[in-house]
Amino acid sequence: MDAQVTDTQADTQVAIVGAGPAGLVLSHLLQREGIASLVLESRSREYVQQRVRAGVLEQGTVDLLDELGLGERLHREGLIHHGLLLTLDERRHRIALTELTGGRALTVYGQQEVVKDLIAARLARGGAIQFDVEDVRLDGLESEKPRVRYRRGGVAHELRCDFIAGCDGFHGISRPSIPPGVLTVYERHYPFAWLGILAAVAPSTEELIYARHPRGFALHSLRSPELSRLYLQVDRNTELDDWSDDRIWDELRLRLAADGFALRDGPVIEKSIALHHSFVVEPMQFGRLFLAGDAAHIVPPTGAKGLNLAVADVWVLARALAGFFRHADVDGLQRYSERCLRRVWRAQEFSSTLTTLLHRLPDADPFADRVTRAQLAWLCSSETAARAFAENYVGLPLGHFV
Ligand code: RFL
Ligand code: PHB
Repeated sequence: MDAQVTDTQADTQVAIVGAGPAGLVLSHLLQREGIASLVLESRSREYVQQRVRAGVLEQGTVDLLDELGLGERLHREGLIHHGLLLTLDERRHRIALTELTGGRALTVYGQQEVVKDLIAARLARGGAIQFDVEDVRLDGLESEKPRVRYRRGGVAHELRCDFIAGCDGFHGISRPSIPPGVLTVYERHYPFAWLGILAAVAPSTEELIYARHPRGFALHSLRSPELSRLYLQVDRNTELDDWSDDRIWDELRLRLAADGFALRDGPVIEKSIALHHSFVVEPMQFGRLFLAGDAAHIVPPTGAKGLNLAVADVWVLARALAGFFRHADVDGLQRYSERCLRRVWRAQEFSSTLTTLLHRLPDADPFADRVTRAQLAWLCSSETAARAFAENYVGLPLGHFV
């Protein structure tokens, strides 16, 4: 037993650890079902609203946000994409995403904008989020009343609940709270990272450009008519200090080169490095703790799937919890991992294959290099291959895997 003194005790039905996309979307889904929840977040509201990350929302994610009445600003400010451009040997090949998927599209809208909208609506609808919590600890996971203990502003709190949703990302405490030996970890590390920049300059393209280049991968994405988001493959040991803004723009210009293309540059307002990592734990649950989003799995960002998977997990979880609270039905809860993992492994396959196709592997043998070039060339020339790619990239509807 821990000798911690508890100053306050409270009850809720679902304690949600983490106010990223997974935790926040879950809080809205539960509210719609009339299930009480409390979101606990270790960072400040300002911090989570400024954290620059994902940008590509699948149709299924956008449809769900619409259903929850959260799509108003997204539709006003988000950029709808009907295609993207793959680049091989400085030639662009358009993948007609919408045509190839029977009308589905992508929306480019920054993750931090999604998070801002989710927080504002949550608070406006009377929901609770506690920011700046410290020392979160989970207890009694195998009991009917698990507990979350934490400190906030020097006060120790205990939250008793029926279930805990571990939505606290890859570095959170939920996954490590599961006893050793329960989870099987599947993972792969890649020998490179992405240097990402947000630049105050009008995008030089209307559609995302993915480029395979002998110097390494580059990606031109967008955020708004005035903001561009770009990425460069870099060595996983590189430091941000090695990359002056001029060096970044020079490298982007080389790798994104194509006939008639001119890259506009401008002030870099944010830059960061993200390592590439594929990671899955099975199962995604233990007792009354359910992991969702990056807490349970990580995909390399090439396929733009992480946020979308997080949303898909909590959609499955909310249905399972609704079944339990409404009809005492435990089937959905028992099958939570199995249902989520089908989509997760589909996304893992897509993301790792695309990563291998587009990146330069420092130690790739020339044969392997030729094989991946041939694969990419096929994707650029065969409608069948392009259709399969488009279906994966745009994402299958939320109900597809359950
Ligand atoms: P998050 O967003 O990491 O949120 C977890 C939250 O939990 C908090 N937390 C804690 N709270 C309480 N107690 C603790 N002990 C806690 N420990 C942590 C954290 O502060 C945080 O607020 O996880 P979530 O909700 O699962 O969402 C996952 C997504 O954020 C992630 O998968 C995406 O950003 C991945 N990703 C992309 N996904 C897409 O779908 N499309 C994209 O275009 C895309 N591009 C990207 C990406 C990720 C990138 N990086 C930086 C890794 C591009 C990049 C460069
Ligand atoms: C982004 O806009 O941040 C983005 C786009 C495509 C990706 C990853 C990230 O594959």
